[in-house]
Amino acid sequence: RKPEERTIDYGVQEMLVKAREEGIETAFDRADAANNRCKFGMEGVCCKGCLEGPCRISLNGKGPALGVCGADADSIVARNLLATVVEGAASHAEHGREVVLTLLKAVRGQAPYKIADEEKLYSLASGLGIDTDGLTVNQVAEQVALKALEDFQKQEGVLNWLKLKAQDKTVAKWEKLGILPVNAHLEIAKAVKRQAMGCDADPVNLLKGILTVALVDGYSGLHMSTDLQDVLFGSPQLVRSEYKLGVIKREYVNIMVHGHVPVLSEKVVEWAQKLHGEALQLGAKGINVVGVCCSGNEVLMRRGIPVATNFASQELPIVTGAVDAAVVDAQCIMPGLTKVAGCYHTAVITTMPYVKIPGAIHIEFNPRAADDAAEKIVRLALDRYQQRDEARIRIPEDKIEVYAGFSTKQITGLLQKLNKERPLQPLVEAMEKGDIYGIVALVGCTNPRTKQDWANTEVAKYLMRNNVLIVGTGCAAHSLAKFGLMSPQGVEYCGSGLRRVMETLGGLVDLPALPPAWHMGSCVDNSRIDELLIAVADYLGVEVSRLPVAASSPETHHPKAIAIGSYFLTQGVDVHVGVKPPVGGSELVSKALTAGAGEYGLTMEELFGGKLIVEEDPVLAAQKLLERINRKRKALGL
Ligand code: BF8
Repeated sequence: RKPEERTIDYGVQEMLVKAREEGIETAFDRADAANNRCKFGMEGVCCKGCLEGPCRISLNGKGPALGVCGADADSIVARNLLATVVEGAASHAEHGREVVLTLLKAVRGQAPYKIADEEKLYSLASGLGIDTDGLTVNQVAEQVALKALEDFQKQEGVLNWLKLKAQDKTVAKWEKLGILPVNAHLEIAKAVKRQAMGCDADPVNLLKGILTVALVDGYSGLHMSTDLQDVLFGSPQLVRSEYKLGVIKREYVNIMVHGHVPVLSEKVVEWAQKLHGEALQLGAKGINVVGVCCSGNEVLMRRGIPVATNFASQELPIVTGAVDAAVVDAQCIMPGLTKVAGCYHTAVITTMPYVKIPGAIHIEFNPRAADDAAEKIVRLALDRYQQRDEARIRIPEDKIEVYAGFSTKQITGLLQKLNKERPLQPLVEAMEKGDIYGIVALVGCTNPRTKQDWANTEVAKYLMRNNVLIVGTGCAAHSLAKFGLMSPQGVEYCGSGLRRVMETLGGLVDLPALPPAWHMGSCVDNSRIDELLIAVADYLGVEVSRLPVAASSPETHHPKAIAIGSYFLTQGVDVHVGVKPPVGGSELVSKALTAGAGEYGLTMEELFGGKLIVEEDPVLAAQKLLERINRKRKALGL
C-alpha cells in the first residue's frame, strides 16, 4: 500500500516515506507482507491446543468436520474466543493488581507515591463498607487496597469491585445465569483450564465462561485500575494539550512514554522536570515527554503531556531521528521498536520483568525503587541526546489542539454549573429532546492492517452529524483527537442539536464550544464510560441496557479490546467491531453474538439487551449503530 492508503495522518505518511528512503521496515510493511492470511485462522477453526494437531475444520464441508479429539467447529471457535478474552482480561487484571500493590506500598511508606484524590478514596471506602472513623487517610487507603486485593484471593463470594460498581438489577441477571466471578486470578485460571484439551467442549458453556471472564476484565481490570489510579495520581480534569508527530521538538531532549501503567510514566514525567537544568547544560531547551498509546492517554489527561501517535504508527516517532529514549512498560509494545531504534541513536528502554525485547536496554522498574529507575531512564535519554545525527532529523510540522480529562467528576462538575442539585438533568433533557440523540463510545485500537485513523474518524463524524455524542478512549481517542474532533472546532462536524449543547457547555469553561468527542482516557478508563452510563441510567431509573447508547471499535486488534467489547455486551450495550473477529467458522458462536433476540436460540441480545455488530464499512457501521440507538430510544418512549 502507498503511505496514503496506510494512514490518513499526514505526519505518519511523511515518516513512512522517510522510513522507506532509509530502508527501514515498519508494522505497515509487515502487515502488507502478511496480507495472504490463513482462512482457517480468520474463521477461528484452527486448534493448536495439543500435539494431536494442529487441527483445522473444513470451511466448505469437503474436509475434516472434527479435530482428532472429536472437537467440532463450535467447540473450537468458542474455545479460541475464550482464550482471546482471557488474554485481554489477564492484561487488565494484572494492570489493576499492580496499581493496588503500588497503593499498598505507598501508604506503608515503601514506595514514593502519595494519595492525590482523597475525595475519591473516601467515596470508594464508603462504597466498600469500610468504617473510616478514627482512621488516617493512609489507613483508609490501606483498607481500600486490601479490599481490592481480596478480589485476587478470595475463594467464595463475588468480586468486591463488581458489587461496588454494577447496577443491582444487572447483577441479579448475571447471578441467575451463573456467571458471577469470585476472584480474578481464580477465574482466569479456570478459564485457561476449561479451554485446554479434554475439558469444556460445550460451546454454550464456553460462552458463559467468556462472560465470566469479561466481568473480570470490567471490574478487576478496568474499574479497579481507574479508581486506584485516580486515588494515586488524581482524577482527571479538563486539560488542553496537543497531538500528532509535530509535538516532538528538535531543540529538546525527547522522551517517548509508551505502554499502559501510569505508575511508571508519572515518574518519568516527574524526573524529566527535575533534570531540566541538566538538559539546559547540554544545550537543549529542556526535556520534552511525549506519549504513545495508553501511557500517552494517562499522562495527557492528568499532566497535559502531548501525544505523538497511536498504536499502528508507534515506530514512526523514532523515524524522526529526534526521539532520544522510548520507555515502555507493558501491553501493545511492538517488538519491532528496537529494530527501528537500531537505525538511530534512540534507546528503547524496557522496564517490566515480564516484558523484555531483544535489543532494548532493561532498567527494571518497581514501585519501591521508582525514583532510582526513573532518574536512570531520564539520564539515559540525556546521554543519547548527545549522540543524535542532526542530518537525519526530520519532524513533521503538523500538530493540533486537544482537550482531554473528561472524568465523571469533571463532567458532573461541569453540569453542576447548569443544575447544582441534579447535574444530570441537563444531559438527560438534551437526550430527551434529541439534541443528544444518543451516546457512542468510540474505543479500541488502530491496526496496521487497516487505514490508520480512517474508520475511527469516519464512524465518529457520521454519528456526530446525527447528533450523537462521542465518548472516546484508547487509541481510538487518539484518532479523533488527531483530526480535531476533540477540540472546540469539532462542532463543525455536528448536527445542529449537538452543536448547540456543546456551545452551551463550552461557555461554562470559557471555550467557544466543548469538544463533541469527549476524551475519557485510556483503555482501562472504559470504566469511566461505564460509570457515566450507569449514572444516567440510575437517574432515569432504568438499566444501562435500555439507554440509547452503543460502543464502537472500528479499527480493533488487541485481545484486550475483545475483552472490553465482551464486557460491554454483558451490560446490554450494542458493540460494533470493524475488523472481523475469528468466529465465522461457527454459526452457533457467531449467531449467539450477533443475532437479534428471537432470531436464533439464546443470544446476547436475548440475555442482556445488546448484540455484536460486525461491519467493516464505517458508514454502514454508523448507520447500523444509529438504527440500534433509534430502537432503544423508541423503547424508552423518546
Ligand atoms: O489498551 S487501544 S492498541 S494501546 S489495546 Fe493497545 Fe488497542 Fe491502543 Fe491501550 Ni487499548
